[in-house]
Amino acid sequence: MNRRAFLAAVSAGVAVRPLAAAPVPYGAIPSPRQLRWHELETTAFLHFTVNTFTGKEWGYGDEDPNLFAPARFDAGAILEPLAQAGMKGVILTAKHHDGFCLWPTATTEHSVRSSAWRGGRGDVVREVAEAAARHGLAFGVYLSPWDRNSVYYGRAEYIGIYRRQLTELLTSYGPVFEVWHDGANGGDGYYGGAREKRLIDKNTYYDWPHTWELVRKLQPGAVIFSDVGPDIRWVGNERGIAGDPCWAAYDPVGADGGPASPGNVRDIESPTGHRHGAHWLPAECDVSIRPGWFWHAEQDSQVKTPEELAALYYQSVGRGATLLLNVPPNRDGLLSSPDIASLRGFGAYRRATFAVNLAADGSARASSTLPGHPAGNLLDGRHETYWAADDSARMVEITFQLPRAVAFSVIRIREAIRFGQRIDALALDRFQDGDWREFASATGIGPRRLIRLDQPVSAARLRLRITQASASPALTEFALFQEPGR
Ligand code: FUL
Repeated sequence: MNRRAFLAAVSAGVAVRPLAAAPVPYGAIPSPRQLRWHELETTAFLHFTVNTFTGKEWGYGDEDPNLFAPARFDAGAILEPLAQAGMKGVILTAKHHDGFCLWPTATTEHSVRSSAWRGGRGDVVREVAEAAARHGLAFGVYLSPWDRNSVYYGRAEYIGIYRRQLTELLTSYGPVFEVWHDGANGGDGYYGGAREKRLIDKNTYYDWPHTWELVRKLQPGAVIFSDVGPDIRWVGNERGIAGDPCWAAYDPVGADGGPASPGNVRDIESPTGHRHGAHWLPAECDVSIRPGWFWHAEQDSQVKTPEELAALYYQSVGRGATLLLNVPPNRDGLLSSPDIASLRGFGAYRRATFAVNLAADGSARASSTLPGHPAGNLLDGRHETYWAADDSARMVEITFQLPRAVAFSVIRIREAIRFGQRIDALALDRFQDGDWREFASATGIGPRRLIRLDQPVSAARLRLRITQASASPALTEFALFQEPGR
């Protein structure tokens, strides 16, 4: 339709699509805050509190605040190796289950204010938030709903305390990109000296909808993470591994099939999500670089190697999820040297592998194209531009012609997810000895699909076949990479 016909149709009240047509959105679509979060790819987790000094994973809640004594604590020194490894955000355990607050909260005495560390004037949250800003990392907070120190835990008053703590964290430390609520709720604890077991109703006790409303009001740009979202879902394991496929949509149900809430979810479905789910609720893969979440001296020899971190990257980020890698500070208040060495190796691997898209100077042709969104957009290195097929197209082919044969071991493909997750499956062929030969395939793309080949492949002509789609395909990127030393 030309411009004149378009305007005539509009003035006649006929429903037409705008001139620079975009694909019609399909199914669940991401919010702007979720779109920003998808771009981060890898973020860091810092588990740090009294447990670092007691050797426990879960403090009971009766720990003396003076135990917290990281004599050389230096937030900048902690974040520098994380930034070098490509982490784009950092989430700090502002309060873990033991209830000790790493900032001078007004809600309880059980905080850094009661510790001799820095004369009671220390504020770990502030130092990490400020160092994050200096290193270009987004800053996030983990505030454990379960509080084994609080005398009020299990009673109605505690919910007000929890919300005041969140309010302090979300109003005093600048922009927060993610608010993290875990699902470990209730059990034995100190509870102000009661030393008893307190169980809560996971579905009703916390009144989550009102807490999330508060987060929205105080930090509208922050995504909220829990077993059930509302923005980001737990991937269902603590090994850092997404399902394959890992659909971005997900409709959580409780363990018993009823309503879901943090700590009560049928987590067998979390790794994969739901292909045609109603909610855009992408997965985050949390995993520790060590066996434990907190630093323990005896685990210095069990730090994941750069190769193991790279494998996790492909099993999480490569399947469209985000990797949240925990690197716990030690008793000095610094990262330990084995962790720093692994981060360095992982960062070097990422830089060497992903620096150059070997397909960038090629050309691309698609068997179907929506006017204004040519296949060449896949190679322009920009996320805003995209190729889209015509509305009615499903099984589309895109052929790439490179100036010369290149060897590659990783393929990266991204969907234009602002229009939803549209593609179900794909295959990749290379032209060899006068014929097309398939060398890889995958189910699901979403924000990102990384295919790591067992062996590098060499080709000058390639073909991407969309073998199944639920709506007309739309992609933002096709890229080829060669890993160092392969
Ligand atoms: C869980 C906690 O119980 C663990 O200690 C750890 O913090 C993990 C990330 O979340 O719910």
